[in-house]
Amino acid sequence: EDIPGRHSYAKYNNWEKIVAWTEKMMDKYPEMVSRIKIGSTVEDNPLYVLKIGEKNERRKAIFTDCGIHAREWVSPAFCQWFVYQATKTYGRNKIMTKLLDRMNFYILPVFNVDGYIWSWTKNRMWRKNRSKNQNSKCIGTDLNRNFNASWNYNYRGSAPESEKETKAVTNFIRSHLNEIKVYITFHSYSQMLLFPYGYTSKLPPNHEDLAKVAKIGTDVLSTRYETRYIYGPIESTIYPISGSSLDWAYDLGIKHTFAFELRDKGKFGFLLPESRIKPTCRETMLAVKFIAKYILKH
Ligand code: ING
Ligand code: ZN
Repeated sequence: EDIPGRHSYAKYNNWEKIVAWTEKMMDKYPEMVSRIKIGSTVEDNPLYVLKIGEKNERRKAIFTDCGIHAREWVSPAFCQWFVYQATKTYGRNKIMTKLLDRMNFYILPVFNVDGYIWSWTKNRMWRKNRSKNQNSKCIGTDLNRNFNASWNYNYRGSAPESEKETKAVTNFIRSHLNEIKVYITFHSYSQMLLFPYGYTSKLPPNHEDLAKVAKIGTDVLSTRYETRYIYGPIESTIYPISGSSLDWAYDLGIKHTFAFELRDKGKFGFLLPESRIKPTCRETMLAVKFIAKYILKH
């Protein structure tokens, strides 16, 4: 599996390899995996969502995005891992089989494609997308400040959903709103499991339920390698922010929305060594499967 120059789940893969990988997954699992082009980026790269599950059926679904911030490389690695594990263990693992028999997953492996490419080729620490700002030499909008959720923050863009990437994702989610019951977005780093709100200290109506899912989710995550996560509302757990995808999805009506801040807690930060990719993915998978199972039951 780990051949130099090839796609590998134990390595960080560049955009080109990720695109080739999406094709490989469709070829290998034509019954289970399909690819939807939901839009394109400022630099005209395609935005691909992989749909995992029953192709022609509308049923409960979970929407997941990775790589909204360019430098958080372990996040796209997790989305790839998720697709790999879902396809590989369907029919073998009891829980995965049950999940995929009853729900679909929409996986956006790289949200901020242009930024991701920039982080690979020009500036490893790049975070934003690559759009031009009027009357400014600064490049880029922070896509996680560009959503219509009390929109008003640094690097937010010229208007809510001003960015092509944001627009593609919001259009897709809005048009699948009757299916999508859970929204999960993956960042790094800090080891946190966050839920709404970021733009206010008010707690959402189902706070108790979100906190319960997050508590059990982080407990389950820690069973594998004893990795410690904290959980709570964005505003009090990490910092107040507005315009995030998480708050937007929640206010749109998706009552279970979560953001993972994956490993680590700062030792390597965004430069998490490749040796940590698989452990990070394995433990995170436990939490995601728990959340999915919980949603099926409730
Ligand atoms: N952290 C996130 C950020 O956008 C976050 C934290 C996640 C806020 C989800 C709101 C919603 O600032 C990183 N590391 O990007
Ligand atoms: Zn981030």
